[in-house]
Amino acid sequence: MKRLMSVLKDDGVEQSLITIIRTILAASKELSFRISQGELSGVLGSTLDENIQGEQQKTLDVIANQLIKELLAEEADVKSLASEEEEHIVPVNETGKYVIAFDPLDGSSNTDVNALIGTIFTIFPAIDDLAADDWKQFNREGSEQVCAGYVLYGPSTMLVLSTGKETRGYTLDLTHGGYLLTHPVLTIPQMTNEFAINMANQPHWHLQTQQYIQDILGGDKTYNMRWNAAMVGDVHRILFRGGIFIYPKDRRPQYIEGKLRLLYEAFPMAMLVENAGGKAIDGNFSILDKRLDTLHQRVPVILGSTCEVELYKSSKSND
Ligand code: AFP
Repeated sequence: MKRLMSVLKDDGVEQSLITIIRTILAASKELSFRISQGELSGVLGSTLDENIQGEQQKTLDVIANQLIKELLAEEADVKSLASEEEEHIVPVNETGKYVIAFDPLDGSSNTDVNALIGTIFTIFPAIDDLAADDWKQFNREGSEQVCAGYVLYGPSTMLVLSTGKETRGYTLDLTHGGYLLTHPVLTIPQMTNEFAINMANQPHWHLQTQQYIQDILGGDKTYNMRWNAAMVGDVHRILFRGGIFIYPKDRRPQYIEGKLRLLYEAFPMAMLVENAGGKAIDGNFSILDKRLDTLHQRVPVILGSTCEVELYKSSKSND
């Protein structure tokens, strides 16, 4: 089995980008070890603080953020960082070649129940004529990403990564401590009978989502519902088995643009899904064509098997 580094070299990824990916993964290995120790690691539970999104922070959110930030801050080729857990961007190096955004711990409500969690990240080329502390470093379209990935801390630790070509899957080999290529090309199956949505939000949905769910449940095909409460877990299943993941906007004031964050959740997942032959939209438009307007901007996310995403898109949306 090939090691990650040789796959990246064969894919023609430039050395400075490889170094940054390596640094993120060094943090992921440390996190993977601590998470696997569960209660014994002393990193579970909540802090008494809230993050910038107004969500209660878990101890592991804070540790993961600190670890990734500190390791990346030592890299000469990193210009700026953005994180779900940081209100503002973090300037690193004026001469850095890349800017990186991450969700250090996606699905943090799962930490205390020993369920799926992950780290999501995205990398853009830095803009030379903007300072490292200028948030416009991230005022970008999804299609400008040069690398997107996530690490899933599950029964095994897996990395799913795309540097512009195929979306590939790697498994952390605990015997030598490196990621090995176990899934050279991930291709999302087009035929699906699985959907992932938080059905408890149904009373608040707009017509498009109501219509789509009503149509598939009332149709000839039998569907199954799956929900991990961690986007990484749901996207991972879809990359392997097909299906559709929906986190729509709804009528509640705090969900007016959905729940998920465009920069460090929707952009990277959209790149991984589209490079695996699937589709990712905000209901009408491609997520990769969207431009980030504010750092922690939210966006509705509908992604997965192309036919199913197209079906959602064509559902009535006149409200
Ligand atoms: P947390 O990281 O705050 O737990 O949020 C996870 C998440 O943003 C995403 O990973 C899930 O798909 C979604 O929230 C789950 O949201 P519900 O609370 O609606 O289940």
